[in-house]
Amino acid sequence: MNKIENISFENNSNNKENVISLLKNEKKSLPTHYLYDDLGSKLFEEICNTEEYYLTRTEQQILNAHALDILKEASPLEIFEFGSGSSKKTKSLISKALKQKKYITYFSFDISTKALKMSYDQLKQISKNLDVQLIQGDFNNDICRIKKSKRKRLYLFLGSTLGNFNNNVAVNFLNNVAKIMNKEDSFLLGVDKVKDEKIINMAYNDKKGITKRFNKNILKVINKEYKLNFNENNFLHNAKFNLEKSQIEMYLESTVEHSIRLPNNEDLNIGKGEKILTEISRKFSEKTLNSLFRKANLSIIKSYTDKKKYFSLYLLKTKKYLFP
Ligand code: AVJ
Repeated sequence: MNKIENISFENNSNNKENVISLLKNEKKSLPTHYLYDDLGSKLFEEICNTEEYYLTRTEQQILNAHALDILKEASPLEIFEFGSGSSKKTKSLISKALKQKKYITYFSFDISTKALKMSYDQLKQISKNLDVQLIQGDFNNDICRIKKSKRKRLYLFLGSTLGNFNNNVAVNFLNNVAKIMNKEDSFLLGVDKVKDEKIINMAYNDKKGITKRFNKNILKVINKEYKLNFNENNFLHNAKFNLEKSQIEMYLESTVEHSIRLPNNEDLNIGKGEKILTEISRKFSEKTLNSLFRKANLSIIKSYTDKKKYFSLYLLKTKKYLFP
């Protein structure tokens, strides 16, 4: 097993206060990354296999159909994936890259150690010419500590994970990638597009209730991390497309008035029908994307989509060398 490099800061103590203050706000929320502990990451993999969740399937089709073209454009010696999860999606891209170049280094960057291990297991048999490097960290806090490449690199940020970030955070993230990119590096970004809201709503309300379990799991994580006593039976899964903001908003909605005990022994009241926001998942228009890329100093080299235009892949380069 390859060593997992941990580039994240030691747990800073401000953090604890932050979560409590998010819960005390008039509009309650929890930091989305708590959805992705080991169990959460596993449940997310299960969501990807549900009938309703078109994103993963569609992205995989686009990636398979255009892998050779993407590799021709990017010609990477290194592939660096943000939020790689189990790396299932990237496996065939990596195999194809190994046909183009003899040695490839693949960097798997994720918040979950379990996901990193799954990624390693997924990839270790591919070839002895593939070097797999595992890096544990958080996209927004730790990205500035990623070392620039010495060899031509292709960055990947797939699965529309960008959709979890509000506009400022998204610009910031994309710009941080642009900053670590060299002139010859490329960046492949996968994003979910605006479409009929019924289809979007169904994707976040699967019949088997896996998304519900995924959402409720955040309470177990928070209970453990902050010694709280949330009872998941007091909440229901509520995920709905907000047309105005063009985003899915996933909430835990309290079905009864109740209270939870805070670490300072204060009781926090939660009203019946009160909602805690756990995740947003933005659905992008061309217009929004163009504005994001412009602000982040990235330019589109090529884009790929499926027949129904449900999902898109953008191949990007940094503009900073054109207009330094
Ligand atoms: C992993 C953030 C891309 O937003 O579609 C799936 C997470 N949440 N179902 C998404 C998710 C509920 C997913 N991302």
